[in-house]
Amino acid sequence: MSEKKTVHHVTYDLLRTLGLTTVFGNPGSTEQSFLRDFPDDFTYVLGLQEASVLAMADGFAQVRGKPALVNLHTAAGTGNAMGSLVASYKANTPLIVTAGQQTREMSLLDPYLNNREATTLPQPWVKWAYEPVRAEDVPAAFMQAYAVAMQPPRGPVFLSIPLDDWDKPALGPAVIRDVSGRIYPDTERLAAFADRISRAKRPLLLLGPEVDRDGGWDAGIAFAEKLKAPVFGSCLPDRVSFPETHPLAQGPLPMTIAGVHDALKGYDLVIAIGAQVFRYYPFVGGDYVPNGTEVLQITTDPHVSAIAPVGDSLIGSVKIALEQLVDLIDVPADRSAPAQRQLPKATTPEPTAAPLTADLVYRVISTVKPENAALVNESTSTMAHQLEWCPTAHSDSFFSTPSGGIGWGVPAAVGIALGDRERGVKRHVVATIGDGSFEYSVQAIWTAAQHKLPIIFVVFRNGEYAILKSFALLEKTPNVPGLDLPGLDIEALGTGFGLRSVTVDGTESLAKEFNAALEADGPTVIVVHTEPELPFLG
Ligand SMILES: Cc1ncc(C[n+]2csc(CCOP(=O)(O)OP(=O)(O)O)c2C)c(N)n1
Ligand SMILES: [Mg+2]
Repeated sequence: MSEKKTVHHVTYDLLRTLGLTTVFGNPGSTEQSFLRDFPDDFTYVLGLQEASVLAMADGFAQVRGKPALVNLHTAAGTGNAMGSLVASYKANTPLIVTAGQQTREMSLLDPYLNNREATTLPQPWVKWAYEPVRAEDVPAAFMQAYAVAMQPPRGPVFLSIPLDDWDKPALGPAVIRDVSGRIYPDTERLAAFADRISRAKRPLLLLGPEVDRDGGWDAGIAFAEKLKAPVFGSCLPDRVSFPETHPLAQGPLPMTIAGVHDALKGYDLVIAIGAQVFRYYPFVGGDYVPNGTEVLQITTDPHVSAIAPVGDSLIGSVKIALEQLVDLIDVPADRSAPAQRQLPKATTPEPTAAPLTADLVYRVISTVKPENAALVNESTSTMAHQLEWCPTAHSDSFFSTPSGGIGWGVPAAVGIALGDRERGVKRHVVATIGDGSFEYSVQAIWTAAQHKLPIIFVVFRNGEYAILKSFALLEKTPNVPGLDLPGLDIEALGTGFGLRSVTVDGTESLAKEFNAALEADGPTVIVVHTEPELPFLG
């Protein structure tokens, strides 16, 4: 009689079948029983700190559109990953986050490395947190975790697995299941929405981050072109869902209640698809929408639907909704498209010495950045210039922190490049990062170097947390400490983690070094001294 297979064996078979053969992790003694005899067809991506591990997995999952597997070190490792986990939850990124746990035999004694509140720790930033009651349940718990992560709205889930579970005999082969990744919108309600859209005199379309995530980029363009309405994005977008170079594109909506109200004046209907109604940041109060403006919202996420202060909403796949709406709506033949927003043309600026304005940095980048490159932006005070010079023109090619937590962009860029490599997409990832933001998960650049990833980190060395100085003005809070960043040698950090690293002295060397980075066999850090800016926030 053959020996019974172990939980370890059966779980690895299951992971293989589910395509979860890349493990993002940082190991400890509580994880080694899972990682032992690591199969040749699996890849372990080592991150040097768990905030990086998790955000790398997030970027990887986002470009692949499938869950990624994370393995953290018990309580301390999970704790380190929490900021990144908030971002994954907000971005509806399907992640199966696992952590090792002390052996069951000693659980009651709360030994060293025990996580006595294992399923509480990641809450509420996971859809499900579980520690199997029996070792035999581990494979089925993974299967359930996969199902929960993939069902809309997608998101991270958490499994805590005692280290002694892996060697236990399994019940038998794992049961493989498949679940829905999309929910069809209610047909009658969608028809009623279409009717209201057809009756609108001056509609405005808001396409939020969910659209790109749901694969609805093309459907959004088709719908917008039929509607002939101006198309806005959500402010502070974590994904861009409509080509910012399109004649109908108007850029993002403002960040405040008062600002959005004013932007909506003159429109009788706002059609918000895959977007919060609305995404706000600084508080500048007022009415949400002008008198006479109605709001229709379509979202995959019941929470996003529930929190809208105005308007009617419909839950379901935004991609399917957009595809259906194109055929359901009537648009008056004489409706004229809105005036096109003028974006500047990429032209080489006059040679200028550093410190450069952020505007000049993006202007140079716009002349050298490959058309198909992905952009990850975490340069908080310079976003307006990025939008002007480096607008997003393709699906799956703009990424930013969905939670507002910095320290996401650097590791996410690494995960995006790994995901591109895995799915056979050849492109560069350009990461424009503030000198403050660069420090939070800086060790992710080591992983980029180890994997020779095609990433160009352009670090804006303005010597401060510039955006917080803008905030201090808006909120009238003078003399806030801790907003300056002297004494950081970012080039040396890059070199120290094993990357090509340069500091440029002006526009010409920026272009030259960027081109050299495009030819390099691995990532490059380009440090550019910039003048601090105080962007308008109100
Ligand atoms: C995890 C985390 N900690 C702190 C903050 C608060 N915060 C927001 S922006 C910012 C400064 C960013 O500075 P930098 O990256 O240099 O960009 P700049 O504003 O100078 O363009 C800080 C500290 C945050 N968003 N996330
Ligand atoms: Mg800065």
